[in-house]
Amino acid sequence: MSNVGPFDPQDPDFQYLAVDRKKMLKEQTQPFDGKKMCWVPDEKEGFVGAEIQSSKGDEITVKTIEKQENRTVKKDDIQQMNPPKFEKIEDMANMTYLNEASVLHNLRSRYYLGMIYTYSGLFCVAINPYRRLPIYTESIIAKYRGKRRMEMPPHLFSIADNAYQFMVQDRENQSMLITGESGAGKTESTKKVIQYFARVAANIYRESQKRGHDGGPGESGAGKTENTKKVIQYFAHVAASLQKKSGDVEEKKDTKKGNLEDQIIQANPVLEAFGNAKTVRNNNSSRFGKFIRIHFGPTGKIAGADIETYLLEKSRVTFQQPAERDYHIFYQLLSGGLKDIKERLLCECDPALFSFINQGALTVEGIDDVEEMRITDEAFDILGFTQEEKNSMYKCTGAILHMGEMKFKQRPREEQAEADGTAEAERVAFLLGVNAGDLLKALLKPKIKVGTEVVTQGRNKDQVVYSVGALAKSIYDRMFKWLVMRVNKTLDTKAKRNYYIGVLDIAGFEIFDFNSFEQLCINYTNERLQQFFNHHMFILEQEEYKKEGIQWEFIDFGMDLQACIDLIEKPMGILSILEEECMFPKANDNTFKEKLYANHMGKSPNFGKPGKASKPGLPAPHFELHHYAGSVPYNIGGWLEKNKDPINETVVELLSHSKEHLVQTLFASHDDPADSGGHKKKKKSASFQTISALHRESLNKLMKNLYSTHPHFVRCIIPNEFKQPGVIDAALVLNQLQCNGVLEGIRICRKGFPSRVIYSEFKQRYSILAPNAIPQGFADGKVVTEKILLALQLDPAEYRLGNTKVFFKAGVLGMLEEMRDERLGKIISMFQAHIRGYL
Ligand code: AD9
Ligand code: MG
Repeated sequence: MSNVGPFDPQDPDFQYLAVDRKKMLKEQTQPFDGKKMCWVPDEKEGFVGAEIQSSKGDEITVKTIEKQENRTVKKDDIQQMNPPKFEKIEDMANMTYLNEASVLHNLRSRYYLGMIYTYSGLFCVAINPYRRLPIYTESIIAKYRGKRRMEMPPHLFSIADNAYQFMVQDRENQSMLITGESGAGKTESTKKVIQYFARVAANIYRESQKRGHDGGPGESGAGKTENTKKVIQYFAHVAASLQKKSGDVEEKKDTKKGNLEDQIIQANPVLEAFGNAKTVRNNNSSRFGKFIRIHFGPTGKIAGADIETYLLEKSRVTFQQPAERDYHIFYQLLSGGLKDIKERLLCECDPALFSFINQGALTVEGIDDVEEMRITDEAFDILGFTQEEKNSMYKCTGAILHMGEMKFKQRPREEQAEADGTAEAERVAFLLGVNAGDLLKALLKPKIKVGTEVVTQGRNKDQVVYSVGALAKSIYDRMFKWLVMRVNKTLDTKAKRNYYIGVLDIAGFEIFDFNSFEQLCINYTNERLQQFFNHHMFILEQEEYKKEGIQWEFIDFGMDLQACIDLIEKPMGILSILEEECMFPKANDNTFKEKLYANHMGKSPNFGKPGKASKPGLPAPHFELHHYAGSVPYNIGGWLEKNKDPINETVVELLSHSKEHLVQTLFASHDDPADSGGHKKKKKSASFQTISALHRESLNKLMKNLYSTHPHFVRCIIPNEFKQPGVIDAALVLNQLQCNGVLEGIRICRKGFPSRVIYSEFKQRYSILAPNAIPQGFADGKVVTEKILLALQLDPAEYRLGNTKVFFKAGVLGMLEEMRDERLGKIISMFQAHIRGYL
């Protein structure tokens, strides 16, 4: 890689982004014997470098480089090592040997130097640094602006900026898919990306003026492309159109409400207050997925945004593991940071007093709930929420706290529960805007429809306690959805929208010791997303091969995942069977399991019998799914209940007539003809749809959106489980590379011809391998390349000759490099002998 480029490697801004080339040069010229050097598996380090000593049948004896230990390993367990010139390479797709040991080594050695971003073909891999690195400054933003990916060291900003450039040039929607495990850094990355867009779009006017006479980036070497010209034209156009009406470049601000860019950024604190919580893995874990679309107008300025959310973890509202917390907002409100909050919520400001939220931790290291409350409240203001709207949300949240304190009792030998004191019910009812007596009655003796008649039904204590919990969760979930809808209303400016960039922040593949319905939903989502990636890669490969005139039949890599996806989503698939069982009054976990087995055991290759529970004390799994990322044992206990998510309809009816406007809205029935003036078509009420059906619907919508975009893939990686900077847990990282598709991407790569060299370069570098085969005088690069390859008697299956480049199977280029080194070595020793003879 050359030093000449649009960035100065000596610039201190790049200290954590690009390698120090002087140091690298030393490393890259270390002696290296490609035939002997390899990676061998190591329990602690994942893989360690070693030198082959001898081989006997399938076994190989090696000496490890660092510890100089002798080890015997199986031939198949050895992975080839890349020559030193690939050390700390920025795009791992360019490595000669694409294998997991080399990927781990490269990521690890970059990470130790603070370089958290590395490309792997279409992926940008980001490893959580767990420390604040000075790589997101204004100055760095400015340096990445308008540059092509290849021209700059790997950075999230490069991906973001490229998405923006592609949008403008190709007039196409873009998406950035950010996935990873909990704590891997998805949300931090999402925030950085959105801040980048807000900054870039706001600066566009200034920039366009500056660049009006500028050459633009990429003058040296690679040559300016059509695209760069288009960007310049575009900036000139923006400048012209903005000059005409420069009066309205800056939006008018009222006192509290922010401008659009601020509002987009401030949507995050409110979503995080209501949707994030402390978990064991992450002190600020998002318990929902989101897709934020930023719409741009005809001049490239931000024209609006919208947010779609997925699968908020409702169970957390009433239940937390030790060391975890409920949603931040509860503790923020009880921090006393807001004026009169005690009076408004009718309670003491102490989270320890509330059983819904005091089961785990009450405070979080590094989070100041008073300060966070101020930030949330201010963000609401910037987003244009009225005082009344804010109050209503706080009151609903308070009502949930009090619901956890409602007590019930049941006399011996009686089936009917009754209230054990009404003070809490009165507080709940007051905050929810309903009558306390009505609320208790609805909870204790709900009405149900039997045929055409409405009758009251008795409830025992357990049932009432359960329905209070379900109600609390439902209120919270509806409030969260309303919040998103309300934020969207603010972000919808009605300005003209041309194209969007969508940023997806969603949990990656999950394989836990115990996997339930939630894991199936998220793993199903990830199967679809991986299929999308594979398909996209297939399309790009096809295009490149077609452009180069190469004959090669690819099978759509996306199809690799189809069987598993079908097994989950098709009629008579797992979700369909589950949904069918949910409609069946007599169904239970057992009947569900029997149906699953009857339809899939021994019939679907991706469906299997599970082993035992992975840890003693955990319930045994019921079936196993073979996902692309690995086999996952699932336990189906409680799925029917979880999926039906039943709620006391009598309480719903009561709340739909609440005096509180927000509560009324949250529970307004969609199929009430009076609601729609009797004209609109009856819409299926959300309460009749199962969680899985709703999720599938929103996932289909997301996928449809994504398929209409040019995607960019970011894969976040958690380096260790202790939130420690600079520490790599090799097994943990390797597992993620497997689950997040980076290794899958490499597998696909290897199906084709991943190494590509343009003819002139090939001719220059490898002519030495077959000097006699080269024609005298001028010869075209392609002709020379073909002659060299023929002279070397390389298997024609190992390469293809394209219009401008030669394509190789993985590993071939490494072999040629070794031959070249050998040849050079010989020439040098001949030369040295000659000199000696001469002397
Ligand atoms: V979860 O699925 O929502 O539980 P995320 O979103 O993947 O998870 P998050 O972005 O919240 O993880 O990152 C976890 C923590 O890692 C953050 O709170 C930061 O303390 C830390 N982090 C992540 N990325 C960066 C970064 N680029 N720079 C500094 C970071 N710290
Ligand atoms: Mg997150």
